[in-house]
Amino acid sequence: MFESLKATLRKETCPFCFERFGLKDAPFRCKNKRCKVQTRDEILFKAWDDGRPTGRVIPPRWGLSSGMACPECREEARKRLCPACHMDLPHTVGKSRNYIFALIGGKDSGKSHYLAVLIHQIQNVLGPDLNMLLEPLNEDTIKRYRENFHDPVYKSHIIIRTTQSGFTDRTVQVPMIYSLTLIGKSVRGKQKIVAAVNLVFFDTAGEDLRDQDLMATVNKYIYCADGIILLLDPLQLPWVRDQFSGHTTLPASTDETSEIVTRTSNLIVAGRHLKANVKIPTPLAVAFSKSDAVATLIDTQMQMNASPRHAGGLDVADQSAVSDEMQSLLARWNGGYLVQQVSTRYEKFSFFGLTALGCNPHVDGKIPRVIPHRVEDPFLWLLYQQGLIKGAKL
Ligand SMILES: Nc1nc2c(ncn2[C@@H]2O[C@H](COP(=O)(O)OP(=O)(O)OP(=O)(O)O)[C@@H](O)[C@H]2O)c(=O)[nH]1
Ligand SMILES: [Mg+2]
Ligand SMILES: [Zn+2]
Ligand SMILES: [Zn+2]
Repeated sequence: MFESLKATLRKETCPFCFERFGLKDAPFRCKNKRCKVQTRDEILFKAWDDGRPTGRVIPPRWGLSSGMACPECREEARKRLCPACHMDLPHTVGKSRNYIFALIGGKDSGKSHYLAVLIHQIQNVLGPDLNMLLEPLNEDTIKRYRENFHDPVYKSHIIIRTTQSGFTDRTVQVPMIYSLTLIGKSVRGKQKIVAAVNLVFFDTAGEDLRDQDLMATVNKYIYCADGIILLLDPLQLPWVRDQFSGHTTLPASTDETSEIVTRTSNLIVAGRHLKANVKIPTPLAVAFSKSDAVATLIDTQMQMNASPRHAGGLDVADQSAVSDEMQSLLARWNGGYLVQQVSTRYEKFSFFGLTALGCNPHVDGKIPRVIPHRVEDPFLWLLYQQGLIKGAKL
């Protein structure tokens, strides 16, 4: 079978190493378990520290691009590899565009728990409500989401361990990749697929955002990102801490968030060769995580305590009301500098308030229950910024 010439000539971006390549240059890997040639792939080893024996790499031949016969076992190899790093490319390569979403924030700001709950909520609540289907695109994503995110929170009910530095553990640098299928109605009222894209999620280790050079080495994806979610633990703000001191166990105090914004901005400006007088075009969602922990400081009448109505899209009016509220809360809580940093440097930004768990885990790490609130808001806002969903019809 010949692939269309257009797809063959188009440039793709590897969702793992971000090198750009033409599909015609992407080799194949024999995946036949009975094939005798199973050796270490030196390119994969060098790029990803993965020295496990794997199937033979078969160079592509111009024109014959949907599969190549393995010279060893004669089976047709269809799995395509990134020419630069030899990672398996998603099977949708050449068909669906990749949207890269980066999740950043200081250590313990709640990134990993947020991701665990976000994926679960999209699949189980938001998907059916908004007619969208989120499916893992490869075995690695299925396994990692289950073992590192889903099972601790939803099965064992214990907190997720601190994310290891991508510098020491290369697997942290490998994103989880999902396909997102958006369904709409045709003129005749029949269901039809309106968009099918790949979503690439990176959960960063807070530790890797503490140094500009380390960030540039292990967090390259940040400047390639199509959207960034920055989590901010309100309990890190000194003013908020003062309100609770003596009443509750507080996480270690840091002043990291503003520094992370500075480093992130610098990385994007350098990586994208932006001029100093140009605002950063990457949409930035700044979200207070763990809103449950500061519930007593938030007026019950506030919009962020209401439930948005994402009927068929983003509840835009609700979003802008919440964003305004969060900015004034930040100003009141002596976090005005962050608002100024974000609004000065970013073209598209919005503020959010959410909780993934809805409660404080016990001191022994047990999570008593999971009652998320508004975890989907930043995600939907990013999809909206990319034109993938519309505003809700209210
Ligand atoms: N109250 C409350 N606590 C939370 C919530 N989410 C996470 N936490 C707490 O915050 C701690 C840190 O959360 P993580 O998700 O591991 O933070 P992280 O940003 O991934 O941290 P690093 O991996 O070190 O960068 C958890 O162990 C929980 O105790 C939440 O929604 N509410
Ligand atoms: Mg983490
Ligand atoms: Zn690659
Ligand atoms: Zn073979």
